[in-house]
Amino acid sequence: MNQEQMKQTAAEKAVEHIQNNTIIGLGTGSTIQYALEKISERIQKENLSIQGIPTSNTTKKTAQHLNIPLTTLEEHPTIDLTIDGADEVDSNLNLIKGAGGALTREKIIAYHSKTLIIIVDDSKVVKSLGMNNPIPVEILQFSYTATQHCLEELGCTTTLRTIVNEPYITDNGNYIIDCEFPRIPEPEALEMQINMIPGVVENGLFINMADMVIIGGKQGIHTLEKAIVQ
Ligand code: A5P
Repeated sequence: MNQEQMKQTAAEKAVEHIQNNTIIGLGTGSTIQYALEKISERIQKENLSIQGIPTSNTTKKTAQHLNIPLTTLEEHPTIDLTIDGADEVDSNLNLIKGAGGALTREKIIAYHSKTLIIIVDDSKVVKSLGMNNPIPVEILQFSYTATQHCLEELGCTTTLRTIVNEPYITDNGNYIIDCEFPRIPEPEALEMQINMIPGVVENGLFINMADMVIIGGKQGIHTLEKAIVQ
């Protein structure tokens, strides 16, 4: 299997978890694209009745194109199941997300979901978070340099995300600072420290949020599930 097939296999497995008459959070990214196609197929073939809540304008457009019925968090504040991708996954099911810029809406949707399933190919699995990716931090444009300095004081090097030499603007009208940490020994504490800085909207550390990670590998699918603490 090549990388695209691994993503597709993981995505299609996750879509099997969708039940009739449910509200589904729709993540963002190239892996989710395969899930959206499979959801659309199940709606047509099985008459599956679901409503999706997209995590980005891009996903919203794709879902509309695929005739997936959509709703909003205002109408449905509790989501039954969200399927989303990730940039890094560790063995505790903690994640880095946001390479696609949708981290804030993704985290809001994940927070309000009864179940969060993450779909990745095996290149996303890491021993410790931050090995291959910076932590994206969405910040207000107002005072962004001051906010950037505060982020650097946490021990990272920062880059303002750009696109065609202009600052990248999120769906929420904000900037993104990518923060590269030499190591992240305590991701849970760091997630909170980053969000304490005024001007920070949200960061791409998703700690204790995922219930299941479906990993597509060369040999097939491998699933990590959250341990249930009694
Ligand atoms: C979007 O902001 C991200 O969190 C994506 O979910 C993540 O980058 C995974 O994207 P791919 O499936 O394209 O790797």
